[in-house]
Amino acid sequence: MLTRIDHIGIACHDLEKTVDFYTSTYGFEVFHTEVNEEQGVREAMLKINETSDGGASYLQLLEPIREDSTVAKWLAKNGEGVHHIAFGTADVDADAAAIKDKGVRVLYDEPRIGSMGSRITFLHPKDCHGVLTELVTSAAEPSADH
Ligand code: CMX
Ligand code: CO
Repeated sequence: MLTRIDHIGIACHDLEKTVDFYTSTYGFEVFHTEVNEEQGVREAMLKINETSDGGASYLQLLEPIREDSTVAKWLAKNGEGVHHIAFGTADVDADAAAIKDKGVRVLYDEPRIGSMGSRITFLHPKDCHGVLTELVTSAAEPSADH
């Protein structure tokens, strides 16, 4: 069951400048940063609020680290902006399988590793009314790295 908005993924050209905008304009704080080589991004997670399912909602700011990454390709075509939304679930495997049964393309056969050790998969935007949609199961207890 999908129980929260886990994050909104925002693609940017310059992670430091974009983090600076979100921290200085809104007062949000960087909760975590990491490089995800497989996804071809470096990212900052800004925690917005905790959620009733025991998780939290974040902004995920994404800068590509390779020209051939999906985010670099998207930025070249669209410029900066909202790249995807992510719903949180306690069981990404079960939810992905159930959604696949409804005829939506699930991009990975098995969930991969996302932010803070989470397990993630994606639904094809063309099957989701134009929205690239991620499903996330958090690692047991994500903790701030500062
Ligand atoms: N949102 C909405 N539509 C999108 C999209 C997005 N983020 N990315 C691509 N599309 C659309 C394109 O506009 C295009 O539509 P048209 O044919 O009408 O022009 C179509 O989908 C195909 O796009 P493409 O540019 O040819 O891109 P690809 O098919 O090569 O890749 C996708 C699209 C979704 C398969 C790829 O982006 C993907 O695998 N995404 C999942 C992984 C990912 O995004 N990782 C980065 C984030 C990591 C994280 O969140 O942790
Ligand atoms: Co994401």
